[in-house]
Amino acid sequence: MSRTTLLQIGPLMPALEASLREQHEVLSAQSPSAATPLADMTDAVRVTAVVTSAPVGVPAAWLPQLPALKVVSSFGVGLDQLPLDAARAMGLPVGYTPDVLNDCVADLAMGLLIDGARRIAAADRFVRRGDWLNGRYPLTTRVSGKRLGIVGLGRIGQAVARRAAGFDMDIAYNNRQPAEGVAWRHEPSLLALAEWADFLVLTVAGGESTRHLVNARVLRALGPQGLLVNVARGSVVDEAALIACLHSGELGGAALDVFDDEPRVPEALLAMEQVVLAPHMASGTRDTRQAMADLVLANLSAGLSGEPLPARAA
Ligand code: NAP
Ligand code: 8YV
Repeated sequence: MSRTTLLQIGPLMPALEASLREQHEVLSAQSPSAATPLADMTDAVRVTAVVTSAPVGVPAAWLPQLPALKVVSSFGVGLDQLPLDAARAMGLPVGYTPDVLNDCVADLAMGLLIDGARRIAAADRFVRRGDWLNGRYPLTTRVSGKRLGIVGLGRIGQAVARRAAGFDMDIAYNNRQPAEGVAWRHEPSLLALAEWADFLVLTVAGGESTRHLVNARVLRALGPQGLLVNVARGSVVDEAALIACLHSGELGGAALDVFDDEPRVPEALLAMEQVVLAPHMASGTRDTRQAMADLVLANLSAGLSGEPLPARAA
């Protein structure tokens, strides 16, 4: 791959940034809320590739301002911040990093589920506070053998289902279409799935079509003993309704890796013992992040050479 000029949007993992800088000239983009990719647009004509990440993406309005652009390579699998329609219209390939993160995201989903039900983090706080000296920790909720509803049985959702099968759970899922080649029960009504489930795990795609898919009705259907686990996107849940239902006891608990306005987490959630909080870390193991970085570089290299991308989203 010959040396060229890249536009980096937002921070990337340090080892990936180092690889990019070793091989290319890297320009740092302005914030995606800016109208132009660079404050001084003189260098924009030299930019042949954009490297970004799933939560940051790239504004559609920037693409036509980069006339030499050959490829967009995104670190992550989420497509909600990527201008796929605009890229398709321009014939511009967009790379992403599916599959390599399935296991780690599903592992964290199960970890959050178990923590939410068995209250591991809350019990840890109990021991550290010295409260054990004054009495036993309250009883928690059994995990094995329970009913698990999965919202979005895609690559990650299926990895969650396989793990849950090892816990002898009864598994059903909600997708717009039944997933091919799986034996788990498709439930076309999200409300019915939430009513049936003990635990509801969100692994659905983000974006406008799933915005507030999980609303007050769904949360109330999940109920006072129910647990919501979200490793998808904050936008999928009506966060105000979530807080209200947790507050009133209409929902039992929540275990959340993603939020509406990351990294800002509502004060109300910080104060709730029945809530487990994680900082959008589901894919965040050294192993998986390295595999994601390798795929970002492979997509970039293919796009710059005009070859098919190993993982193309558009
Ligand atoms: P995927 O294979 O494309 O699965 C997405 C699933 O969502 C599919 O089952 C799809 O089924 C369903 N879906 C899409 N739009 C829907 C809609 N409007 N209503 C209902 N269901 C819908 O994607 P994946 O690789 O499993 O990733 C899933 C999501 O996880 C990503 O988009 C990303 O936001 C999130 N994620 C989070 C982290 C993290 O760090 N927390 C890490 C990786 C990924 P149908 O099309 O049949 O509806
Ligand atoms: C992020 C994610 O990419 O893949 C996704 O969609 O949300 C994560 O894997 C990761 O947190 C880096 O920003």
